[in-house]
Formats: sequence, C-alpha cells, structure tokens
Amino acid sequence: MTTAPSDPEAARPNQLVVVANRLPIEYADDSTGATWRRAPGGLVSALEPALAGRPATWIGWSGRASAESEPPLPEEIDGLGIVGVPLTDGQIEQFYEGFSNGALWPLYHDAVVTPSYHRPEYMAYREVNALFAAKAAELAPVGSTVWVHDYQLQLVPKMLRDARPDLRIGFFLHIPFPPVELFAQLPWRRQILEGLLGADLVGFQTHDGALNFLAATRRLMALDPGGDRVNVPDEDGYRSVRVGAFPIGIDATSFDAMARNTAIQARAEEIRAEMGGFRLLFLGVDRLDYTKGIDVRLRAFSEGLAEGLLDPSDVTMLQVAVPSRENVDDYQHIRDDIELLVGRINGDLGRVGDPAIHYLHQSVTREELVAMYLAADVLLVTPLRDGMNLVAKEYVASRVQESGAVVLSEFTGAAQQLTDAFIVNPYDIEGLKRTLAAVAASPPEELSRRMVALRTNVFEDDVDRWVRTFLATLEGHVP
Ligand code: GDG
Repeated sequence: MTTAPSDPEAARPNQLVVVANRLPIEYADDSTGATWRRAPGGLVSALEPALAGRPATWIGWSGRASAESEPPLPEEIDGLGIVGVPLTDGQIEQFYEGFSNGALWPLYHDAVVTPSYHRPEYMAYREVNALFAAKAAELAPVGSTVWVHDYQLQLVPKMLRDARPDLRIGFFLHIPFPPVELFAQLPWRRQILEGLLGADLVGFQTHDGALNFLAATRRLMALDPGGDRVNVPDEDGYRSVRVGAFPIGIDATSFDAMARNTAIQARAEEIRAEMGGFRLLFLGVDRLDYTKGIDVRLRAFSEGLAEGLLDPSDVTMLQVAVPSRENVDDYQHIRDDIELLVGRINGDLGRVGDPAIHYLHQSVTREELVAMYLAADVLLVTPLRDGMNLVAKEYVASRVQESGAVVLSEFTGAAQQLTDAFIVNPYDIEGLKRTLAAVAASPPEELSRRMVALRTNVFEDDVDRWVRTFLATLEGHVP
C-alpha cells in the first residue's frame, strides 16, 4: 500500500532522512536539570559534514522506554530534525535485546556464541521495523533520500519502498554480513533478504560482506546477481539494486586536534605516571562484548609474561571494558568470564600496588579516551569478528608523534585497510603471544614507518569520504 507523505506538495529532493535505531541524543539528569542533549561522537558526528547545508531529519528511538516520564524530545538539535519512535518495555526486550542482540548480532559475528531464534521476538522485530518505516513514510518529502542504518532495521527498506516508491533508499550494515552457510540458519532469512533488497543501494563494510550478501541472494532467493548489481523482480519487470563495500572511517582531524591539546597530553603523562614504572603500555578499549576477543588478548599477554616472552618490569596493560547490553544473558556471562580471568592473572602475576592488568569496567569521556590513546604504546584490537573497529582508527589518528603500534585481528573490517598494523589471528594464542613479543622488541623507526602509513590511510579514508561516497553512489553522482 502506498502512503502519501504528510505534505506531498513539499517536494524537497535535497532532504536527507536518516533512520537508525538510536537517536543521536542522550538524556541527562544532572545539576542543570533533566534535559536532552546531543550524544557525543557516533553516527551523528559521522554524518555531520554531509548534513552541512542540507536539510536533514533523524528518525530513531530515544534509548528510553516510552512509559518513563521525562521532558519531550526536542524538535531539532543543531538544525537537525529529531523524530522519536517510542518503544515499549516489551518491544525493547523482544526487538532490541531479543531478536537484534540475541539472534542477529551473534549470527552475523560468525555465531561465536549460539544465536537464539524465538518467533515472538521476530514478530516484535517486524512490528518495530514497521513503526520506523511508517514514520519515515510519513515524513520524507517527495523524491528525497532516506538512509537506513544497521542490523536492527533490515526490514525497513522494503516496507518503506512499498509505502513510498518515490523515495531513494540506501541501507548500510555496520556489522559483518555472514557467509551464506551461516546466514542460512536464520528462520526468517528470506524476509531479511527481501527487506534489504527494498533499498536502491545496500552497503557493507567490506567486499566480503557484499559478496556474502550477493551469494545469499543467489542461493536463498534464486536471483542472479551480476557484478555489483542484483535485479529484483517487481510489478514493472525488474528493479536494479546496487551492492557495494563502503568502509566507514572516523573524523580523524578531530582526534588529531584533541591529541595536540596540552591538557589531554598532560593527562596522558599522568596516566602513565599513575600506572607506575614501565616502558611499554599495552591498551585495549572495547564495549564489553564477546565478539571483541578481550579474553584472547588477556590470555596472550599473561602467557607472554609467565613464559618470559614479555618482561613484567618492562610492560603493563590497561583494559577498558565499556558496559554494554547488560540485560542480555550472554553479556552478563562474558563480564563474569573476563573479570574472573583478570582476577586470576593479577593473582598469579601481579605484585602489591602493581597489577599485571589494570582493568576498568566503565565508560570514559572522549578526552580521557584520547589521553589513553596517547599514553599507550601498543593498542590491542583482537576481535573474533568485527564489522570495522573504529577504536583502531581512533588510536592511529591520535598518535600525533607518529609512534606506537596496532596489533589488529585479521577478522576486523579495519584489517582490510590498516595493512601496516601487526595483523594477527585472534584464535592463535601462540601466534598472538609471539606478535606481542615482536612488537615489544621492534625498533622505534620500524614502528614509526608503519604508523606513518597507517595515518595516511586513516586520514584519507575518513568519515567525510565515507558519507560522500555512499550518498553520491545512492544519488547517482558517481558511475
Ligand atoms: C559497530 C560495529 C563498526 C567506546 N567506549 C567509549 C567510547 N567508545 C567509542 C569508541 C568508538 C565506538 O565507541 C566503538 O566503535 P567500534 O567500531 O570499536 O565498535 P562497535 O561499538 O561494536 O560498533 C563496528 C562500528 O559499528 C561503526 O560502523 O566499526 O564494527 O560493531 O568510536 O571511541 N567513547 C567514549 N567513551 C567510552 O568509554 N567517549
């Protein structure tokens, strides 16, 4: 069924409508009173350059159950229209915690924990996707561009196209798209593929993701993709959907600028001093998620210490594990596992006032994060699977002295671009251990040569380029 936009006269093809699970704002109840403010970082900063001078509306969930009493959402923030999709506690539990994070998230990350498929949760996923699609259908001006984001909203493109065939619809998946052998497990695999194929452009972080998706359309829908296109039958014959890799970047300049700030540099010195005497600081920063391979790096580091590959008076480690999805069972288990491991390692290898691993289970401000990036000699990024991994890029952008090293899992999207990192297989603890020792023994000139190359990549393929390339491809400005 086709719905008319609320103001069909207002054809504004320049308008951009972003549809994402979360709105780019956060609720703060502090000394200044309860209010909504712009959430720092994230997708909104990413999209900001592209939005400059372009009218834009963002449709998403506020992050709070609709029953909670709080000030109404602002109509706009910094010129960006804000439109909330209220969700009930039950929808959050079933659509978000259930289907999105209990089924899709693990399945799309190589099923590193077993996905759980529950029919009522899928029904809630469909129901919530319909809410988002209806809101976009109601608000998008005639002929405008709608950019839908991520695994929580894969049914939206088709729902939106059915309602509003006049729109240009793009979809970007921030996480990996799995090989068809895994994807085929999903009881609703056909609905998801049909949902995505409602878009004009479906973007992935890597070529492998795009190829996996094309293979799934061939094998599970009997379509016949050719090159970067797949023709989807519709009433008029065929509609051509473009598929491609659009690796996301960061706002490298802003990390570089923060890292040159003297207060942040002083804080970096302070962090090193507070942690005691050592030569090399190894750092991990991740949401506390079972995909991030936090346990793997802790094991490799501690075995390296225990076996004398790493000298305990020479190296130390800081792991920041940012609380995440704490209502989902698997996340409670991973927290217990990691904290047990940290306790064991420190019990075995630490000394009074000098733990082998400094561990924080908390989020930190962006300034503190950059100070940590500046303080650390080696960043450990060892996910078992990760769509891109922005932390790796942020560390590189913050290394204004062109020193430091990145140990990077080959199973991240970032590894496709950051080829001058020390690339590791996170399942191979022996190899990882040897790499940590090799990095610790590397001459500074070698590390600096690698860092210069990494910085070139992170600054060239930045977020501005990502947004421009995706939108230009969607809107037909590039061949
Ligand atoms: C998904 C995909 C893909 C983290 N802790 C704090 C904090 N952060 C910021 C980091 C970084 C972001 O959160 C995390 O991004 P990642 O890319 O590392 O990982 P996911 O959250 O899993 O993101 C991933 C990404 O989407 C984008 O497409 O790369 O593959 O899984 O920006 O800096 N920021 C602050 N305090 C913290 O405690 N300020």
